[in-house]
Amino acid sequence: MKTSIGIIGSGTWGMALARMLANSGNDVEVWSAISSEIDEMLLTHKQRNLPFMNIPNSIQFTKSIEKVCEEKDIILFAVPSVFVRSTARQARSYIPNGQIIVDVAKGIESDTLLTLTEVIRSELNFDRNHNDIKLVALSGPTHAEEVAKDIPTAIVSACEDIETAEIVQNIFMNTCMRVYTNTDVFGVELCGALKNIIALAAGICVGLGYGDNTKAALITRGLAEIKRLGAQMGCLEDTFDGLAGMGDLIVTATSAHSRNNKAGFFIGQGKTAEEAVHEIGMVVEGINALPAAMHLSEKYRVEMPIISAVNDVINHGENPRKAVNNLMQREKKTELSKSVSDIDFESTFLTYRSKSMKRVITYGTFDLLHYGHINLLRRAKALGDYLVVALSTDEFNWNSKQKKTYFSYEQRKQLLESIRYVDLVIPEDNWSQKRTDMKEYHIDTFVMGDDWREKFDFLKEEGVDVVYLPRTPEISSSKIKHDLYDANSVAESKLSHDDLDTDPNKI
Ligand code: C2G
Repeated sequence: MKTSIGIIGSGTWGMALARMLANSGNDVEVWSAISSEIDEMLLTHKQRNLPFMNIPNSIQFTKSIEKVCEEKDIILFAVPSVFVRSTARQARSYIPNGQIIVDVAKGIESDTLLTLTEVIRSELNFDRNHNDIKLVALSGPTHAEEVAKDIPTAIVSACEDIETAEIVQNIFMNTCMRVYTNTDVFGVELCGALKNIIALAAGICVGLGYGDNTKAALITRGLAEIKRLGAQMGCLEDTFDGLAGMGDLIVTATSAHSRNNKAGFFIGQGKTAEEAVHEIGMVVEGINALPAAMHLSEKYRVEMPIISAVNDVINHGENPRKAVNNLMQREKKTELSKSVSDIDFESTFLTYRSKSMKRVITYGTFDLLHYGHINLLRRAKALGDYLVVALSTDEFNWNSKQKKTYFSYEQRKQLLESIRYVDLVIPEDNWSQKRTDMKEYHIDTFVMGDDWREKFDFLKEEGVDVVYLPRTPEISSSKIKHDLYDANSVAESKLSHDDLDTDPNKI
């Protein structure tokens, strides 16, 4: 079935995909913001950075962004990350509601922390006429230079709506390109953005004259950092072990094609970031991704030592060799992210976890953790595959609930994280965060004990199921405190009475 595809951006990746899609029999039209690029390709049938690749005659070119968006089955955004917002704004009035848009640029916007599909959505929806745009992130270990030579490649088509991900899978799949689907768009885009920074680190090490051991250590521990952040942000673990995570990290950190790797090499050799970018003459997305990565690391309180070290070298003039030494001298760590007892549970859970996971959230103080809480958490988890617990912070408890907890937030968090039903604990620091949490953590079901019945029905407007589960009647944190207090008072009065009976001096 012939598909009409509009490609916005005529860089190496845009043109390598244009060629592949045209050769698969699709109608392909390409637009560039730089009209001289269009003129050059019309004349030479070459993309300047892919001199060995012939541009198929069937590919149409246009200098009108309106025309490239007109009556297309798919619109492909293939512009550098820093131009995605302005390009989406420029294209907005020509893109119909309900359009499938595929983004292949990788990065996170430094000031908003939005991924690029979120940037496109926010720009298109600005006029409130684009609330049904279907956004797909297409990402993986895919050097344009190799795709341009039909070298066998694999990639991920990620969309919250699995049917849309499959439509894109069918269009981009061919004998040289194998496409997998994923619903964890945010996780795929987070990988795509942050792996470029690890590739910079790998290039710096090569520039310093270090070897494959160092590179392998960086790739392994770099993925662990990205995975830690992703888990805290509610992403799927499969995503990080998959093509968009591990796959793309390997290809970007080890390949001579990688601009991030090359830029890192020049920096390891003593050039500044500016000099390195100038030397390469093309966008180095890893450098653009640093501010957002540091912001996310701080916002989600996730330690990311390699990314921080790259940031010190590139943005704070740290000596690369010293930065590597500091990383090597850090305090000793274990590789295990969970206690051994959880490993069995994790592997069992991951084996049976369905791909389109249902994500559940619940909120509470969970002080003096008791079986009533466990009953709630167990039943909440049974409603899905992934349970997020929003735990009331000490300040929120005191200022908004007038509750003084026995255990601190960190202690209550540690207890919850040791429960096998709980996958992620996030802070609840205000009453009104629930709506945004539903979006940010891609929640399908909101759960609370039925003492809250009807109080959170408004969350149905966010497209989530709202479920109130019967409380476990006879137990509560306050009851525990009262009973202990009463028991203590009885013991004290008994003790003083016993004293009177047995101590002759007291008679
Ligand atoms: N719960 C239960 N049975 C009990 C005690 C508690 O099912 N015997 C449930 C509560 O209904 C709640 C969860 O366990 O869903 C946590 O209870 P609390 O720690 O008391 O939470 P609460 O103070 O109700 O805070 O924004 C919502 C608030 O944070 C809820």
